[in-house]
Amino acid sequence: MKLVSRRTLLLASAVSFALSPAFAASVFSGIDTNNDGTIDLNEAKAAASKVFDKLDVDHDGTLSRAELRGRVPEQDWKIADPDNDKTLTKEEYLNYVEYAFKRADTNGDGTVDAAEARTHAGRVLLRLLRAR
Ligand SMILES: [Ca+2]
Ligand SMILES: [Ca+2]
Ligand SMILES: [Ca+2]
Repeated sequence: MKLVSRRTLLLASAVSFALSPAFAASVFSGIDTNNDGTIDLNEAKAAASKVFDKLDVDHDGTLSRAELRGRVPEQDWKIADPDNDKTLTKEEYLNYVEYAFKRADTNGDGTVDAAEARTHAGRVLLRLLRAR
């Protein structure tokens, strides 16, 4: 086998791994609760709700910038925090998760798959859904 075709094969297998169920399972671990290899809006909001409760260490029902630890990109704060009080209620957090979800679902099919999760918007979304 020629070197070129071997490299092509290696590349092809790396790409197919990135789109494989195993990869999706590792990326969406604990989020994709029905194990179909994608996250839908309900799964995203359920995961985000748990993250919110975990991050709200003083249990006052809001998350400060400090508690959010960079999960909300600076340029998204005016979207995430419409009342501009520099903290997010759970409702604001979940509304922002919905916004981030729709931004990440680039083909508009109502789910975020492994390929969409690898985009910049996908990574922003996943950060909102993970406690760590
Ligand atoms: Ca799912
Ligand atoms: Ca607010
Ligand atoms: Ca999609």
